Amino acid sequence: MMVLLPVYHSEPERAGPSPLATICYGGASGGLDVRNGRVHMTLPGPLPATCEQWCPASLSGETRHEQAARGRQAGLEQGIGWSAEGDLLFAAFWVEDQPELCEAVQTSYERLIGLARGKGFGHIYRMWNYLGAINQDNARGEERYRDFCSGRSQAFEAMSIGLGELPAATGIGLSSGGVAVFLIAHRHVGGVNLENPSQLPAYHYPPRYGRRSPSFARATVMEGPDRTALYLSGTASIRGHESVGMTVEEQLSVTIETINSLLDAARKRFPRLEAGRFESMKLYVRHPEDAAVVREGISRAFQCPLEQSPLFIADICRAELLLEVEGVFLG
Ligand code: 3EB
Repeated sequence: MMVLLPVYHSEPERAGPSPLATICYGGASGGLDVRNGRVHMTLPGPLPATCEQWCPASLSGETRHEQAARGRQAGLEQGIGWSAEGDLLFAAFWVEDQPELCEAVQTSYERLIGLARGKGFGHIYRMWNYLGAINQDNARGEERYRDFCSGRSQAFEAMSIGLGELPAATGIGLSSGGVAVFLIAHRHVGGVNLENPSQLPAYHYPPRYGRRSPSFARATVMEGPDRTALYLSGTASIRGHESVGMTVEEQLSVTIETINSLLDAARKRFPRLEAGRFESMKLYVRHPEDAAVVREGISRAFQCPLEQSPLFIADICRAELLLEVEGVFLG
């Protein structure tokens, strides 16, 4: 059984065995295209860019060769870029900036989920959401993140995806521009959704955080015959539904505790995770001056290989949050 895992490089073409997608974080503007059987996405941000490549990895004895023998397919349909190999799908959209996001996000989200289902990859196990000016208000005086959450929530509802079936996700700001969303999905195997005992499920946040709650699970677990992959959602300094800590040190320590509480719960259900580690992490930090503290704190707490834990300067989806961390834990 195969899943997609990220590999990070500072140059886009230094890929290993052909990835399904290359995402470059850094550039003047956003964009999406599909070339040579691969999705290419650029997200606006500071240079030099960090490149993320989505590569098939085995959770069983099956080799990449057997998987690849099933052939690569890719295309760009109705603004959705996609590529598929064997049981794996990567799919993405980029929408240019709009004065209001709700409708455009709902339409694109429905197309994205519809495409995954239509190609036979109904099991979406992880999603990422990046939006420009995430903490700014739109013309109606609603924060753009909340406007985005409404469109996303309406799309999941329209596609009959229940609250307990939502994939793990990340929601983070971009230095400018519109909305970038991508997902990874499997043809046969669904992820097991986990919640965090120290946090209220995000899809049950009270209305003070927006007219529709954020649609995501705290983690999804893909269990193979020999290995288990846990996809940790973006995790920040939130207990229950409340942001905790004024300083970056306080928020860092609560974020580490929160990740450990999720991992503890996951290990009770998936004993193989007791012996695992994070094989990749993405660190998001609001203020450049906090980068070193966060990098050191996270690397001390989790021992993820440095070359597999890039740090991005980005706004977080609540104005008071100073950092957020996501990752893939392999056991
Ligand atoms: C939180 O826990 C922090 O909107 O997709 C984390 C992960 C957060 C995903 C999303 C938002 C999202 O609410 C923010």
